[in-house]
Amino acid sequence: MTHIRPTGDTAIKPSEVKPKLPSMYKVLLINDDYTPMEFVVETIQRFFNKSREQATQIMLKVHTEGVGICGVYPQDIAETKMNQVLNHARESQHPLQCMVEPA
Ligand code: TYC
Repeated sequence: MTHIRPTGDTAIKPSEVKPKLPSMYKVLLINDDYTPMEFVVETIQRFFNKSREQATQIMLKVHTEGVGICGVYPQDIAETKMNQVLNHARESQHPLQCMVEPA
């Protein structure tokens, strides 16, 4: 709905003015019994820009707890990273699974 001000310009509701922050999504890795630890560490380093130490911590968390967060991004970036991980794993014939969920 719009309102006409005395000056003749068109009013804009606060909800139309306030810039929306993009909703954020977690990229999760899922544990399995077959993907080598070294492959998981290299994958996290490559696609999530982590140091070897950070990547190793994330991999060990996934290995011991079943799931872990590689990063939090706007939806399109999160989905791109998930697909990069899945394609890389598939090309290397590892069953590594990756998913995205709202943060
Ligand atoms: N559990 C695997 C192993 O023992 C390592 C692994 C870690 C696999 C994280 C997947 O997302 C994963 N080789």
